[in-house]
Amino acid sequence: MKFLVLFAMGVAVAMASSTPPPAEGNSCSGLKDDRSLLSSLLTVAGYNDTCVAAALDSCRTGREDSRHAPLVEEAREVVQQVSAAVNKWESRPRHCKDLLDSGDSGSGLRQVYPYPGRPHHRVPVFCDHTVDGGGWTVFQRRTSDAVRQDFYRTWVEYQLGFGDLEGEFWLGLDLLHQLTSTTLQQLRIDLDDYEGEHRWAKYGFFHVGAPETKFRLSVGRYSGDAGDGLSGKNGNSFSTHDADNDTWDDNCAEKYRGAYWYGACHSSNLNGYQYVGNHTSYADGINWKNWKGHHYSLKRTSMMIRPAF
Ligand SMILES: [Ca+2]
Repeated sequence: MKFLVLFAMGVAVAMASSTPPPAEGNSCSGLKDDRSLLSSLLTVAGYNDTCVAAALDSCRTGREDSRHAPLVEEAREVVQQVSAAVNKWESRPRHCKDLLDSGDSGSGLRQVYPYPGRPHHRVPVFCDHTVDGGGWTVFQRRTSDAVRQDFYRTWVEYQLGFGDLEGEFWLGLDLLHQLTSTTLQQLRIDLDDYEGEHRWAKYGFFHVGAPETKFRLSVGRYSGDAGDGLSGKNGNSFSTHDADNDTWDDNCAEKYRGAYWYGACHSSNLNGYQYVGNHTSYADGINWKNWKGHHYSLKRTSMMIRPAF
């Protein structure tokens, strides 16, 4: 496609350089309809708007000049192809909400294109359209299924993501930053215990910063019935056992066997060790303090995002 754009520009530049000398009092009707096309191409090619307008005005010849017609037609076709391709890329789903808006339903694996400027970069995600209106892109899930993932992982693994999108997984901080950076995002967290109870927490604002900030968390506007286990982490960078970015003298991720936006240290630890319910150790399970305390590891968790508007 880059070739086509360059070709179109080349055609435009060639036409401009071969423009016949001006003749007073007449108009070059053969090119008249193509002025906007030429103008656009030359402007894209880096020419100044005013200079382009002056150059096109200077091409008044007073005679029908059909020499350029094939070139103009060819350039027009290339531009139309470029335009169609761009429209096709722009209509591709960026996230699960785009899929919902285009008629998707249910839940499961989907393909999205979350990177502006990288239209071919396709990413598999898990979409949930069954909860709270749908359109959710899931970025973390713990389950009690037979196949469990190890969540006590390194910085690089949390940055790139790991696990099974249909089972337990962490989508990755790089992608999470991308997905939360284009528009204002909501965050929804769903929690299940081993006694069959369910709670949820929702945040009206959720953003994960760039790698340079160590994926700093911005979160707020809590609602739900699980209690607010995340607003206290607002402004914290992400930490793993091999990358201590917390505000504690010791290493929260190592001490509490997880990876999270620790401060000193946590009121929730959803990437902690998968004990089954009650555990005697302190705060190193899949904990949500405001609901079950620091000695109860949850059965299921999911964290997912959706554009707020
Ligand atoms: Ca520390």
